[in-house]
Amino acid sequence: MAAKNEGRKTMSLGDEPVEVGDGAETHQVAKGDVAKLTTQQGTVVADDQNTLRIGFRGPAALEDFHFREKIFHFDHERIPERVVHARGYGAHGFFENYESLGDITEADLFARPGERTPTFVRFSTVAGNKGSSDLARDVRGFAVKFYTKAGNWDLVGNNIPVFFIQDAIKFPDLIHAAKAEPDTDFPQAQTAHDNFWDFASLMPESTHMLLWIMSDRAIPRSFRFMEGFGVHTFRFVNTEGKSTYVKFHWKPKQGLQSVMWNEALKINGADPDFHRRDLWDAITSGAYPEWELGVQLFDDEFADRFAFDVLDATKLIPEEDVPVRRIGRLVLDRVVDNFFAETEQAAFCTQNVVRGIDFTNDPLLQGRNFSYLDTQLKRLGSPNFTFLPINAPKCPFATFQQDGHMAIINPVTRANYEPNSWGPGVGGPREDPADGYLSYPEEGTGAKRRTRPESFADHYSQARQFYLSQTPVEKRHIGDAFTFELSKCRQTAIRSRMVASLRNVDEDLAAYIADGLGISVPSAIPPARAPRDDLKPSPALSLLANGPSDLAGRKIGILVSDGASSALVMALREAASERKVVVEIVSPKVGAVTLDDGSVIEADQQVDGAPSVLYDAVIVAPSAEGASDLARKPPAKDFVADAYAHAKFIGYTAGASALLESVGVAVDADDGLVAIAGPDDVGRFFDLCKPLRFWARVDSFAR
Ligand code: HDE
Repeated sequence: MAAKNEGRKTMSLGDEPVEVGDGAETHQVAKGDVAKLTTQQGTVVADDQNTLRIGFRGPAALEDFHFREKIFHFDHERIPERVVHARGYGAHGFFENYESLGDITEADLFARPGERTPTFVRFSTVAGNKGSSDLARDVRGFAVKFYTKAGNWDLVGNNIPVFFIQDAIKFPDLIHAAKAEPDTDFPQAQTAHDNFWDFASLMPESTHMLLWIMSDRAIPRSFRFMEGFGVHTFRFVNTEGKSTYVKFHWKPKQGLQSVMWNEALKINGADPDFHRRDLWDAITSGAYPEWELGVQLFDDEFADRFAFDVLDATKLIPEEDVPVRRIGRLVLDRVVDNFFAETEQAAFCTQNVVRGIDFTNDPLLQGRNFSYLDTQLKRLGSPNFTFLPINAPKCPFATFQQDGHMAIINPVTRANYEPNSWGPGVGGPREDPADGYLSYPEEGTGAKRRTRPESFADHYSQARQFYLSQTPVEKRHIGDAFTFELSKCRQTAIRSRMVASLRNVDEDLAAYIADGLGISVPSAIPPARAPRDDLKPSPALSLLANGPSDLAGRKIGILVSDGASSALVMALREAASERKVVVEIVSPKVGAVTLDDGSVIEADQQVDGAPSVLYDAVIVAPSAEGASDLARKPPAKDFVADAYAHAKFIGYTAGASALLESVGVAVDADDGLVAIAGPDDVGRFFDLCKPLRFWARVDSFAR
């Protein structure tokens, strides 16, 4: 009996073929093959258009197994969406190590320079439902699954380095308050409502995070231009058992960039899938987005002298205090084959760590380690979700767990328990004290109680430091965002309470918001601990100070009409392709446009469907006659007016003046308006618009 299974591997879903039980072998038709349509049982289907009926107009027959199977499966297509981070988009790639970190961590993926580890990344918003729009003002999830040779490591982070709360027990309250209100079930995907600000204004510990989500970080230009953060302090542990604290950072090679709030509102209408489309287009066109993985490493000595508790997830460690060491790069180079199978079924779990990486006592992280596994069972319906290809390790794995719904990969060993006396192979896997996961042996003592340590009590100092680290434009955007969101609260007491709290951050900010809301500045809420005013501004916290420096992968919209200059359009296309910039021709009609030399080109977009918010910069290049005609059309006028209001660079030809004048844009208003007399000016335009926004313009819009 024992001999039957001798020498067989237990189970594995890695790249290397391994033997598994016969039940796992399938003959599904491969991608690209021409297949006959069959039922799930493999019977070829002859007619997929008509149900089986009695007579031409008669009732349907119950025996129509193809119909019943098809509808039955359809009825069960949905799984519960994620309770938070429901809307997301994923892609595959790899992580490549720059150097060996062997002296700091035993983690196998960091052991060898140049080694590549396959990864899957899912970006997301937090509050909105699965079908909500991409440009909601919200935190973005940045979850990375590393399929290392020593097991899966999930770094489930956000694009903001701090969080709203200090203790996981408040997470359901936070999310209930942020999501739609319980009676109306609106608003969708926004915090601009009473319940969120009621909760936020009663939770001083949220203040630092509030500053971040009211900043432009919460409306990124796309996933490609966001930073990512592991948020918590983790541990690296080396072969000697020495622990080093680590905070993880993702730095986009594309630079940081966000959109303006008015632009976000319009993008949501014009293209609710703007972020996912951007990622898909970038990867499928070969412009693979890249991030560098950075680590802030520090020891107990630093932790003890740092002004805040390193276990408090509402605090960050300024990069100026502990520099970010870049240790490798993440490249996303493959879109999914199937959204549901990969992105929707991806199950990230903070407790997925590998030897050499360990947790700290951050109370938020400890709570997450329970929540993520639990939530996957609810969503994916079976403890066997770990066998789904997107979740399974790519290294050998062997457990004694068995059975359950959808048991896809099954043990074929004789023993399903341990200890057992069956011999090698037959008796199944064995524990390995030498190579197995080792928890860092941190000492722990103390009375059992529900308390918050005194070291978590300062809620305002870093909020102020963040605010003071912003450029004037960014500061104004923060003030405007608070004003907008609070203006949507119908309870005026909530507005005042929030402003009263913000007085502890910055008096000018509080006064600016009070003025915008038309209220007098309320008395400050006395803070639990007086905020510090000696923290130096940290330039790393500003988006604009870390903006993009290159146009590659950007999109420029060229508005033309019949009679537009053919030489110019050709020169623009050529210059764009040299710089890896995508150009789209926008015209009154999406079909043919006849240029001044009689040549006919196809437009990419009709102006009604392609507002300038979809582009990083625009060129207005119709013929003079075309411009007069467009000057009567609201979508064309909006195209120019929005590009101007959103501080974009606008290239224009002499013929365009009627259209520009129709929306009150004077061609010499500022240096962000660039005259393009002919093909020779094209290069100059591309060079000028590298910073992508002409921020000086927005000063004239300030209140
Ligand atoms: Fe999450 N979070 N979270 N979170 N989180 C989930 O897990 C939770 C927190 C983050 O693309 C859920 O699979 C608790 C911080 C991302 O699939 C759930 C607490 C950070 C994603 C959950 C937090 C995150 C999630 C819902 C407070 C940044 C999406 C669905 C202690 C460091 C992952 C799911 C993906 C998803 C719980 C706080 C990031 C319910 C209890 C802090 C990126 O398990």
